[in-house]
Amino acid sequence: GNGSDSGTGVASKVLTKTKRPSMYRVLILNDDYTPMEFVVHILERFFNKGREEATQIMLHVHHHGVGECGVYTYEVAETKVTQVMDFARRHQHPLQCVMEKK
Ligand code: NFA
Repeated sequence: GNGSDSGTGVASKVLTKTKRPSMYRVLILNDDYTPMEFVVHILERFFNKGREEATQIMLHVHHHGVGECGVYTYEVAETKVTQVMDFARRHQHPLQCVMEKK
């Protein structure tokens, strides 16, 4: 960033530190009750996945217990988790969605 003259008539440059934001994985967890098609719908609707990738991620979670839906900055990841948890609860499915720092 640059500082500029604020009254002295002598301009100066200020070196400002830029920081890349920390990134967070959004994960979904397997359970025995949430329908497979519902999980695919979640991945399409909230994580902008196509049907093919959504199905692959859902099957990965089904077989391994957990899987990554996407990687986002803190606020975006938090919003995704809330949207998924609210949507699952409204449909009375026990699906769990969490975030973790990368
Ligand atoms: N295990 C669930 C079933 O057999 C499907 C599922 C996949 C649930 C991924 C949650 C996450 N209906």
